[in-house]
Amino acid sequence: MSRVKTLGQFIIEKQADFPFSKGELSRLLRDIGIAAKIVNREVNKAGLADILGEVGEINVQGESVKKLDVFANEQFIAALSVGGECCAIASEENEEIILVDNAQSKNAKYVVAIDPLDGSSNIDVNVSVGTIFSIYRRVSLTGPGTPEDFQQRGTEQVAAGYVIYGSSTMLVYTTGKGVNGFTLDPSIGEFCLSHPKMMMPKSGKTYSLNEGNYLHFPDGVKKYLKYCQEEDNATRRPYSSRYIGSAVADIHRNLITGGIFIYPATAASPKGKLRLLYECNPLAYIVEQAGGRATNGSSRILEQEITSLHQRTPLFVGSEDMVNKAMEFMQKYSPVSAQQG
Ligand code: P6P
Repeated sequence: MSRVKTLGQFIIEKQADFPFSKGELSRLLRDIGIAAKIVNREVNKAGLADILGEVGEINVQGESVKKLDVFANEQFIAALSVGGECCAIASEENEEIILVDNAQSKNAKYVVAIDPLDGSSNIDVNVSVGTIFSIYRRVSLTGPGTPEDFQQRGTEQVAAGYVIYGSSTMLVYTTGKGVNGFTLDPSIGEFCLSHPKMMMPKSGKTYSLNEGNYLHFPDGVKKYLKYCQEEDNATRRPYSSRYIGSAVADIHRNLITGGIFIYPATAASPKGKLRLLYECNPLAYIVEQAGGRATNGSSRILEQEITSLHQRTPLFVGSEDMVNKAMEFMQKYSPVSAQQG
């Protein structure tokens, strides 16, 4: 009996967690896994772009070469559209929602919000990038999905996950009953369970933020940053600074080793840079399911109101004790009244 458990086998095995499910969510997760494998193939050979042809050119296979984030977006939209389980998609790459109104999808139960290739600017320097996805049950009754289906708080997600295209390619997801990680085995083309029941360490020694924005950080962030750099053996400080510039990679590392990732309000992004719907909510759901914490500097990410598809939010996410400490500094030096300006 093979010890390997594939994503497909795991999804079917866990279907029992949803006694009333008729397998729609299982099929939706399967569709996402398929698109991730196709995107992975292109990401892994991205460095060969000059051999395979630059964006906009026709490559040796006679195909037009696309920017990878455009390619990834098309792959996930195609997989979700033909799978029949999703009636609308909100994508970082598309201003408006994409209605999936073909015969088998327009009455589907679920909608998906997705960042098809986060951190894609890192591709050219061979740094890990990621896909982030969030699944909601539709609130509209029938027919193609509606914008209201995407105005649900993060607490309403039925599933969320990310794919990290790194030294290996992993798919990490939750359906609200813990977090499990699957590593792609290229030799069999399957995601295999490699990190069952992932739990984020309660504390850690890594802080992750772009210190280039220091001058315009809220005072609470400046004070917390100095706290991280002080020498104190009892609390294992100074911590180490690690910043990859790809949120999925930074947060995945912290999920395994412990740590905190912060993208606060900055001069360039006064409401934070990361998007609530298809970046912060799914990442926050996963981190909370793994025992961590995620806030906007004062309140829980998952309880933020969604007022527009692409709205941004400050993000403090990671090990519970570290986020709690950062919140103490924010409460003391950048209280909500000051943050609201
Ligand atoms: P900065 C990538 O572009 C991204 O959206 C996140 O993945 C990443 O954490 C952040 O932006 C990096 O932004 O301003 O530090 O380069």
